[in-house]
Amino acid sequence: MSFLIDFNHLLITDRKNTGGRPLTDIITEAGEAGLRAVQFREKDLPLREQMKMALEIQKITQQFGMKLFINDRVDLCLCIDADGVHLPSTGLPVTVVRKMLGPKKGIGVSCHMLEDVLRAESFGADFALLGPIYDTLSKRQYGKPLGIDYLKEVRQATTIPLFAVGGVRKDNIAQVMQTGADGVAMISEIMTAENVRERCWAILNLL
Ligand code: TZP
Repeated sequence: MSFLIDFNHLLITDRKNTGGRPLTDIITEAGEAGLRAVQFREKDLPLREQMKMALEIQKITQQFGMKLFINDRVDLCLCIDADGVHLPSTGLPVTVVRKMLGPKKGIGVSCHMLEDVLRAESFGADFALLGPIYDTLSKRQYGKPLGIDYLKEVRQATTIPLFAVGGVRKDNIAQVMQTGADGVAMISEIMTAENVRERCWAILNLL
């Protein structure tokens, strides 16, 4: 049986973008609002610290029945028994990770073009993130965003659960969902929100 994608919103963490609030507070508010999935992405921290922080976050995700994915670190995913891993485009190949994690863990892949999504699909990833779709500060060094028309093209050419990422906000969610994408992934729209609970409610209402 394949991994169940029971979420259409993925909250990606960035502890440096919370205005000084602990990540655990942000995720608690997101869980209270009904968000269903979190990707732990604090890749600049030493692994031991990532583990400590991921375990704290896991207490919250389990309390709210949210799925927890670990960015890149398959070892950390296994060691804390997270729900799955999210592989950056430079990460280990999906086929190798599947052997390590087995069929019950989820595998997401970051994709930047159609070919990446087709590869993720054919190698048995459970979902793909495509982006950046819109302009976003953290990805400006990589050049122009892909754009909404490209997202639509990729959606039409693939069947894997597809999430839009990069500059996605409550104001452009409707446009994203019209492409047939399965959902969205966000950092700053939620991490920086003054009232995280209300922001999440507003977003969930649009999905
Ligand atoms: N992958 C592609 S764009 C991006 C990632 C992790 C950053 C998304 O951040 P934001 O603040 O939601 O634009």
